Amino acid sequence: MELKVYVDRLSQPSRAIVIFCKVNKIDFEEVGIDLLKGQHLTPEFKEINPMGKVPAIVVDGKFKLFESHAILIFLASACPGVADHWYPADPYRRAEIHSILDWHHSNLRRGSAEFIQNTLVAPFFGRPLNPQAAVENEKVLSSSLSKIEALWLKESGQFLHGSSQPSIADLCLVCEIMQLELSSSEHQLDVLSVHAFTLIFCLFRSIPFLGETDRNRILGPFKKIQRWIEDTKNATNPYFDEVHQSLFAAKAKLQMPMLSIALKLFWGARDSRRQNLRHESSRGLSANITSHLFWWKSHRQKQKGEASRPKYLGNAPRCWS
Ligand SMILES: N[C@@H](CCC(=O)N[C@@H](CS)C(=O)NCC(=O)O)C(=O)O
Repeated sequence: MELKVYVDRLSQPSRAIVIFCKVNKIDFEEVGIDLLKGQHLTPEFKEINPMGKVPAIVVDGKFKLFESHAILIFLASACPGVADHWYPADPYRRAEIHSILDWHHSNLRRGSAEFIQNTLVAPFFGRPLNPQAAVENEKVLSSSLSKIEALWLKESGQFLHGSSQPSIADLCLVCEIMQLELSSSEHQLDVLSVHAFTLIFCLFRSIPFLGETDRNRILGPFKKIQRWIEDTKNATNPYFDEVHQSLFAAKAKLQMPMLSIALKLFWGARDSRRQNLRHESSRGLSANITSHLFWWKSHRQKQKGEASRPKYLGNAPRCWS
């Protein structure tokens, strides 16, 4: 079987596919689709996935498939040598995995991916940050995490449903939660440095947000989830860490937004000329600027008492409060 896997390692479902293939020694060719460069929007990629999203696969040059859950089920079923625990032959255990996977997309992913979008990455995709929506996203995320703990993480077992080895559901859900790594206090600090005047504002206020990250604040109460992430990492390493390197590299880049905006300006313009995607790249850049303007506007509104601040932020100054 000739397998091509179209992914961007910054994408959580993409990482799940790559880790799965590597752990199970599946022979595959990884084709990078750079979301930040808009490569998922090209006509060539839309031939593979008309939805314009990663991940997607092509088997033997003709069978095309998108949606990470469907891809993992296909690979676990079609590739020889995949251990049973990933996608058990037993119909009852299989059904339990399907149930969690279906739940994932309309709950955990809805909360987590949209929280990251609305607090951090939306401008890179040509959309403004949305702090109001982020407050709602966080509620969905926290409620999903508490459901995972209450329903599926047993004291007796390391993985979902008390299994001693991971399934494709463990991998999908943990990769989703790993995206929270992008939310860091260092990032918030550096965004503040972009808004230099906010730094001055900080000098007149206590700065209790130092050392607290969105990730730590959100995951802090969920001890079983934290242990499960570690167990899933350990069960799939060294591949888990290797594939997540891109996420950590992106996090470092996000900590230097001025640099990343400058790079985006330079490389985005160059790439858009090359790929005739001028419209996409200029849209991303203008949204970056727009989101900073939005921040300034909401900051002014807050000063005038027109905007309410989410309770959990306390008095901490934040770039999007
Ligand atoms: N339900 C899909 C989600 C795919 C998805 O949303 N991929 C994102 C990256 S994580 C993407 O390609 N986004 C590009 C866009 O929406 O423009 C799956 O599990 O494969």
